[in-house]
Amino acid sequence: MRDLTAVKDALKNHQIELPSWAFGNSGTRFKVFGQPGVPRTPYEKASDAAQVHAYTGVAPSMAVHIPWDKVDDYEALAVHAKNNGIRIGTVNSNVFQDDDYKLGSVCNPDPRVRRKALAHLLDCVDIMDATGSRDLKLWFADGTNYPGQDDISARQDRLAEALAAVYGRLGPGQRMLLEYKLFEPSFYTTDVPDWGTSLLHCQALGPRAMVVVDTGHHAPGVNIEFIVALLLKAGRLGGFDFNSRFYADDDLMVGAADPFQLFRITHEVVKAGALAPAAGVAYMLDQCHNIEPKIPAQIRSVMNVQEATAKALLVDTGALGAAQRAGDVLGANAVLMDAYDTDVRPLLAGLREELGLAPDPVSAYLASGYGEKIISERTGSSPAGWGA
Ligand code: RM4
Ligand code: MN
Repeated sequence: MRDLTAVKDALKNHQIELPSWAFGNSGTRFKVFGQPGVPRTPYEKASDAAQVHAYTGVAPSMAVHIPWDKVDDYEALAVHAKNNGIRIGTVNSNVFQDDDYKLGSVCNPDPRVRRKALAHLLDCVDIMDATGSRDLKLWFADGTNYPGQDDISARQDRLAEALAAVYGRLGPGQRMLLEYKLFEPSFYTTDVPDWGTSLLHCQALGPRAMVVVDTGHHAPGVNIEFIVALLLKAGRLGGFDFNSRFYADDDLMVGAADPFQLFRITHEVVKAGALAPAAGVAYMLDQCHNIEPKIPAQIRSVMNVQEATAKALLVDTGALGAAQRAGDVLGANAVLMDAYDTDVRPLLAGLREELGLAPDPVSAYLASGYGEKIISERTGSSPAGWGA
């Protein structure tokens, strides 16, 4: 068992970033079920994100998605976030919702569309300058639906050219995180379908280009912790987009579908000494709450990540190493399972009390009246959503 004070210190320093889009309306291609009290502006999203931090103490930043979170004055948005006790985190680019991007963005066969997509990515770096954000997260919907539709290899060259232009524009201390996704919306080829493709591009670019692992972006049964271990070894794990999936990119609450997988992933991070913010692995949520209330769902998600991390910190690494070296298969597995089977909820409740927080963040939030307040206040203009 690890030293409990060290475990608590690690948990106090741990930081989880919230996605602005989790607070807006979202849905499937069948229906968006609007909820009352949903933010109408990025400012209101930041206010809601600040609530999650206020009750958990470990979620001090909110990622933005451009143009969903387009504002006239990004410095003012950063100041608003700061006044609410959080900061603006990763800037996510969006080159997938414009008619021009039907055949792709930076990989599009038409150079005019490629220039337009690149201009957007460069605008996102300007926004990072204004908000003081460290990371630009790139996810491309680019790909093809039919064999022969476009040249697979030429599309990779177009991608590399755009990535190099963005990389060259990054300021000191800024990073570029390249996300991969197996399929959807493209079904035959996707231009960045897997961690290998992302890593090859990052390695060609330089040390500030890193891979981001969205836990929902793999084929069923893929061993995600193996990918995480290899990326950590290569020094290229820029961060996570955490969420849960049962079938495809479901974007459900992290830890809901497979808490054991989340534990196995965090175990690799802890083992590599990469948990502290200084290690540069961004712990981000990328979720949508279509049918459940959004702020409590984000609180629950943060707690799920914390629980998995606490269990990973409790792994008796000395005993585990000894069992592994002795070839004690059952013993090694038992050490890991002991940590996973520990009920860490009392530890985390105690930790929150040390931080001056309520031991149960969800019930404290529900009792606060904030939910009722935003329902009565936020009337009269359109709620934020995917198209906004
Ligand atoms: C993508 C990917 C990106 C996210 C968008 C909304 O599938 O996960 O990270 O920004 O969805
Ligand atoms: Mn993602």
